[in-house]
Amino acid sequence: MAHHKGLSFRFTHAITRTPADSVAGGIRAVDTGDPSGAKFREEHELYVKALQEAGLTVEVLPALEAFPDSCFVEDPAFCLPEGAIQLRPGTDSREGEGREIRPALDKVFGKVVELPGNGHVDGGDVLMLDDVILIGLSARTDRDGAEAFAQVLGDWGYNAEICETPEGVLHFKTACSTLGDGVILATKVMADSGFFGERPLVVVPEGEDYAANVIRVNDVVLVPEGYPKTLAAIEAAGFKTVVVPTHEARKVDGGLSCLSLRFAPAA
Ligand code: CIR
Repeated sequence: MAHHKGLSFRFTHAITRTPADSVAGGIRAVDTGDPSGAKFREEHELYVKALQEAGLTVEVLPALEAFPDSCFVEDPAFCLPEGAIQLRPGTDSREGEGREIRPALDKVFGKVVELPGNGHVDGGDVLMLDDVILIGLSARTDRDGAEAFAQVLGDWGYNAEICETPEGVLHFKTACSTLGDGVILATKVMADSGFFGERPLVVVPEGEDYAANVIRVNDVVLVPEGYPKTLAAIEAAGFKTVVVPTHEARKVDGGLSCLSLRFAPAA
């Protein structure tokens, strides 16, 4: 596809969803204690504020108690300037979240399509760069889903590539992010994977793998609180940072990217 300068980080809008109390029962690989809905909502407010300060108009959807992980709105949808794709998350308790996010997508986009077929894709497995969209196969994103999604992206004029998320990593983007301007932040394992070709990489320092999930939003990179070495590495690479607490999200394997859909609808 053509190089869309800024596609991956120039945004005007975001959609988020308030964490429900039921997030205490959210899915996690390793139990480090339940998140508190109340504390999570406090951190979520700071997150929304950081997006607003980065220049976004943020829609905050109401909490959905029936879906414990529904504040992680990145997983049930994918947004591009010309439209949105309603995805089908690949775990039973989350599959219905696509239906729940749909009205918010229809409000913003003239074109919204549902992922064709019966496969599954979690938005957390999709890394949008300016010249290619990488789709990571994972325990959540299966080949049928990834191929159907790549087909839709192809029909819309985007170049998509399917990759294997390394073993033990929940989502592709759990272990890497775009810092914008062609630069990738990645864990050592992800950096060694070869997915990123000749692109410049900032490798997450040892012991801070969680901090591989950051978001570049316009002129700043939002970085989770508590990862000083990664923060310093991102700043040393020339990016301006804003630190945001994600302690409650982390207890259920959530990070900064998972908490919003970010986009710039075509006029
Ligand atoms: C889950 O396991 O689905 C949630 N507890 C966390 C989802 C994180 N989302 C993401 O990485 N995009």
